Amino acid sequence: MAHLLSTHCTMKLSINAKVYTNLPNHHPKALFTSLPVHTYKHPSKSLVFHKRKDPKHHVFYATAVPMSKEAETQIASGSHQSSSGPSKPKRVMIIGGDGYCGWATALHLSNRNYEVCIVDSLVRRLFDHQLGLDSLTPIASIHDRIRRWKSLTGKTIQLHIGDICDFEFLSEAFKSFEPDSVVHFGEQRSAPYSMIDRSRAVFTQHNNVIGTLNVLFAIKEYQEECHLVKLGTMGEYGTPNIDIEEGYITITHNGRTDTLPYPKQASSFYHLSKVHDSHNIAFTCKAWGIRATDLNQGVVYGVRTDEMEMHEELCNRFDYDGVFGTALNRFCVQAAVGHPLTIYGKGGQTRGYLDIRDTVQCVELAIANPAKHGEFRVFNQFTEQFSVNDLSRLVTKAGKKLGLEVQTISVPNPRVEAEEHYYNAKHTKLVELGLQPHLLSDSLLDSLLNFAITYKDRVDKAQIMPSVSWKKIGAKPQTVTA
Ligand code: NAD
Ligand code: USQ
Repeated sequence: MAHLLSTHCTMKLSINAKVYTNLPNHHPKALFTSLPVHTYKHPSKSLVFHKRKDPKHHVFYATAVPMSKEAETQIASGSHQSSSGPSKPKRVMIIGGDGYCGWATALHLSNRNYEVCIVDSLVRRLFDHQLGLDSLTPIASIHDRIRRWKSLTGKTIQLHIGDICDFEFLSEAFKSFEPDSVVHFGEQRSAPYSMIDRSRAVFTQHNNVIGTLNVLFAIKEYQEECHLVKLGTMGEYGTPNIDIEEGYITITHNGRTDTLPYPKQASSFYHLSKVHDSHNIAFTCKAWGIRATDLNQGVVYGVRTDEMEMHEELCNRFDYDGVFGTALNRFCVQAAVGHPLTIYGKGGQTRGYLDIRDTVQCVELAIANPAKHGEFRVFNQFTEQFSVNDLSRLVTKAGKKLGLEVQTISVPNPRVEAEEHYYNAKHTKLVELGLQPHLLSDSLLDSLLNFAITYKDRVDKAQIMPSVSWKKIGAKPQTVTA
C-alpha cells in the first residue's frame, strides 16, 4: 500500500558506512551518520542532509582502497591534450547522478577520465519508499556504489547530497567543484507521479522549475563559462500533425518569415515542467549569455552499460511499476513474469526510444562539443520511433524465442493522449556529432528479456497495472493503489 506525502511519519535511516568530510587539511575524518528523515508535504525537504548552523555542506569521498587491474585500462578522453601537454581533466557535475540515466552517465564519464561530481538529494529513493515500489534490480546505496567504483578503477567520484532547490547548498557545490559542464538530470521525471494529486503536481513543477532556475543562477553567479546540458524530453512537443523539428521551426506568416521555438504541447504536469524549464533556459541564454544544450530525450530502455557490468554493486535501477516504469522496460518484465503486456488504449501512441548506452554517449557528445555563449541549442535525443503496438509485437516475438508465452491486454488508457497519430521527429544533430546508435535488435531484446528473467523473483506483480488516472487527479493527497 502506498503512503501519502502528507502522512507525518518519521523514519530513521542509518548509514553504517564510513563517510569522510572534506576538511580543509584533507585529513579525512570518519563519521557514522544517522539521518532522521521526516516525510511531509514537500518530499525533498526531508532529505536535505546538511544542517543550517553547522557546515552547510558535506563532500563525500570514497574510502581509499587498493586499485584493481581494471584501473589500468581506462580510456583517456575527459582530459584533452594541448600543445603544452595534457590539460586538466574536464570537470562535470552530474545533478541526479544517483538515478537511472545519471548513474550510468556518471560511471561512463568517470571511466572516460572526466572529473565527476554527483549532486543528488536521493529523493527518488524516497518516492519508492513512499509508494511502496522497488527497482527490479537490487541497488546499492550511493556511498557503496561510489566506494566500489573507486576500488575497481581508482577513480574518485565526488558526492554532494542535497536538494538543488536549496540555493545555498547548490552554491556551495558549485564553488567547491567549479564545473566546466553541468549535466542536469535531477528532476521528478514520472508523468504518472505528477498526475497523482495536487501535492505531487505542485511538487513536480516546484522541484523541476525552481531546481533548474537555481542551476541557471549558480552558473551566472559562480561559473559563467560552464556549459549546461539539460535533460528535456521529446514529450515537450506532444504529437503534432506535422514533422517535429529539433527545437526550432521556420514559419512564414502573412509574408514574413522567422525561426521560432517549435510549439510545445505537453501532456502531463511533469512534461509541462520541462516546457517551463526550456523557456527559462532559453531566456537566460539571451539575457545572460549562458551556453546551454537542451537534450529532448525520448523514452530510455535497457540497463546494461560497460561500467555497470564490472560489479553487481554498480548495478543500475530498473523501474517496471506503473508509476516510474517506462514502456519497453515494463513490457520485458511483464513478459518475464507471465503478465500480459499492458497496452494503454489503442496502442498507436508513437514515441522516440533509445538504449541507455546511447544516453551516455549523447551526453558525452554534448559536453565535448559545447554550445556557444548565449546559444540555446536543442537536440532531439532518440534513435528510433516505435508505437506501443510495435513494442508489444517485438517483445512477443523475442519472448517466443525464449519459450515465453507472451499475451497482451488492452488497458483502458489512464492518460489523456492521442492513441492514433502522425509522428515523425527529426533526430540528426547528435548523429552529426558522432552518435553511433545501438538500435533495438533481436539480440538486444533477448538480452533485456533474459535480464528481466534473472530478477523475476523480485517482481511485485501488484505494481504492474497503472494506478494513476489523468482524469481522476484529485486535490487531496491520494493513496496509490498497490
Ligand atoms: P530518476 O528518477 O531515476 O533520477 C533522477 C534523480 O534526480 C534521482 O536520483 C533523484 O533523487 C534526483 N533528484 C530529483 N530532484 C532533485 C533535486 N531537487 N535535487 C537533487 N536531486 C534531485 O530519473 P531518470 O530516469 O534517470 O531521468 C533523468 C532525467 O532524464 C530526468 O530529467 C528525466 O526527465 C529525463 N528523461 C528520462 C527518460 C527516461 O526514460 N528515463 C526519458 C527522457 C528524459
Ligand atoms: N504505455 C503503454 N503501456 C505501458 C506504459 C506506457 O501503453 O505499460 C504508453 C503510454 O501511454 C505512452 C507511451 O507508452 O503513450 C510512453 O509511456 P512511458 O511511460 O514509457 O513514457 P512517458 O510517460 O512519456 O515518460 C518517459 C519518462 C520521462 C520522459 C519520457 C520521454 O518517464 O521521464 O520524459 O519518457 S517522452 O515519452 O519522449 O516524452
